[in-house]
Amino acid sequence: MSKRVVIDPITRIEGHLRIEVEVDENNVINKAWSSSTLWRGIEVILKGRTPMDVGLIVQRICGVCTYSHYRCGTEAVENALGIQIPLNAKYLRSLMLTSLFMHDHIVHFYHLHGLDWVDVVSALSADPAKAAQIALKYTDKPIAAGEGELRAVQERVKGFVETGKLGPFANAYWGNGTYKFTPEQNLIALSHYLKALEVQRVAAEMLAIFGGKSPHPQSLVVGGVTSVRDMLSPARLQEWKQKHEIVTDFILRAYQADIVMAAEAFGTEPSVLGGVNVKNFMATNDFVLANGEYLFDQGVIMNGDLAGVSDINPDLIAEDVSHAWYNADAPQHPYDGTTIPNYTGFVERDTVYGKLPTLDGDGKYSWVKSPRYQGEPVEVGPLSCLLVSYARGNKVVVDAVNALLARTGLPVEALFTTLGRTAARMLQTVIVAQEGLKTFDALLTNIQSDETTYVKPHIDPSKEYVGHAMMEAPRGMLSHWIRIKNGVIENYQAVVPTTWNAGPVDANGKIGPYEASLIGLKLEDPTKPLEVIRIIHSFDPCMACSVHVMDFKGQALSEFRVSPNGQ
Ligand code: NFE
Ligand code: MG
Repeated sequence: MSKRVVIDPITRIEGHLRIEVEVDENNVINKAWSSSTLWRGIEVILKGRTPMDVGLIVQRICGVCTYSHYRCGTEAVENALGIQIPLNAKYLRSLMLTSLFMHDHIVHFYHLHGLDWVDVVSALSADPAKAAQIALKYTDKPIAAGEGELRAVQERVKGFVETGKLGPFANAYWGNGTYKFTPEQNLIALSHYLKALEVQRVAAEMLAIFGGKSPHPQSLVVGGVTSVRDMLSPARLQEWKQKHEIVTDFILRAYQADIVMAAEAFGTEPSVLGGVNVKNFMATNDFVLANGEYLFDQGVIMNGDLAGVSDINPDLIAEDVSHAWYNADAPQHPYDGTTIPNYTGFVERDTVYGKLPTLDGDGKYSWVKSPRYQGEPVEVGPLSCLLVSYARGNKVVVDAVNALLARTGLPVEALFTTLGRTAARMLQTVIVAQEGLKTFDALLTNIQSDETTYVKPHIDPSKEYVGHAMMEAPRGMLSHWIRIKNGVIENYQAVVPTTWNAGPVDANGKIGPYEASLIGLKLEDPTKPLEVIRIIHSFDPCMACSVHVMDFKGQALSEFRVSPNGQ
């Protein structure tokens, strides 16, 4: 007899995600449903507004990757208007992206995903002296992993436990059999969890140096950037570089070391050795290097065929809503995409927790749309980014991937797993941090002979414009699509990384990466589904991004008329 397991909310993510699975008598998952239960609607709000405001509005899609939407929206407008921004602006935008990735990936691994791998209760019984020795196995220069520091961490967390104020460590499935670190390894990772709280602040400050603030930076405008004084100030430049050094140091001595440790400890744990069941991957080129080249390559891999990597054809992207709470007759290309809500509710049924309202898998069941490439579901994210660049023979990526496989002794197939997805994010962070300095040096060279940061845009209200931009956000390929008419936005669609990964089944019965990743997974205890949470967290869900708005009741609060060129 199959049983339904409901997990809602999936915590330690941005936004509202519900996962339901059906397990058979052996507790193996045979069906899965992924749903976002909060509707937003920024794509609707944008209509009729000036394209000059796109960046500032769309970055409110999210509280995490705010800069991604800011840049992508701004660049979609620039693409529509046919604007080429100055080289300095490209470099500064790229350095802001470097800062964002370093911040976002550290926060994800330690604070959002870490406790899926690290059993905090087990860490309390570790021997700190022994743990300090073990830390040396994963890096020559451990950070926050000396005996004294580990003992202090243990005392601090014991203090939480004794007072009953567990804070972020409450309500977990401690003791689950799929936690594989020894008490000493758990203690090392727990120490890095706490250290990462300090380091992520430094990374956020990096973004604020050229972005004005973080989150929601302010220094991008259609036509370029406004961070001119920062770019020309040796003190500000030096400050960015110093912070970059601090964060990179942590990435190499903690994040990288912890993933090597996880590869060893979890290398034979079945629940993390599957989880990549949609074998289509897409990524775009991003991070501008000195010679105008990109750090990562663009491309699409279908059916796991790395030899057959092809260029992305933007015409082949469409969003299906047959099982999402919207109305549309057929899959729509984003230039002509609509966002018409049609909420159909839940269905009551028996679950492992008793009778509950549950997702209607046969009908509509999510506010996330289902993007498709040539009709096929596709995974996006750090794993896809590295696979595409690897398939293209990108030397930096090939060397980094091969070095990690050699270091961990894992075969290349290990990449196509939950563990591989988590390791790919670390490797992408290392590459971005190390290679980002090339962009920094290129900026320094360029400003010696060229201080331009902006070209003035012009919109002719009698003309129609259409444009899009694609970029790599921390969770994967992001694209924004705009039509401009009468000087204002006629249509706007954002096709977001989490939308690609978390969308519901499509009209042809094809399931997306989240749902596919769970099929065949065996749960130790269906009432404590840690294995599901770990796999879903490995994608780094952001439901705020995938659905886009604040509570939207459809009432016009006031009316604004906008003249695009300020006349
Ligand atoms: Ni809200 Fe996002 C990223 C974008 S969504 S975090 O990265 O774009 O998946
Ligand atoms: Mg959208």
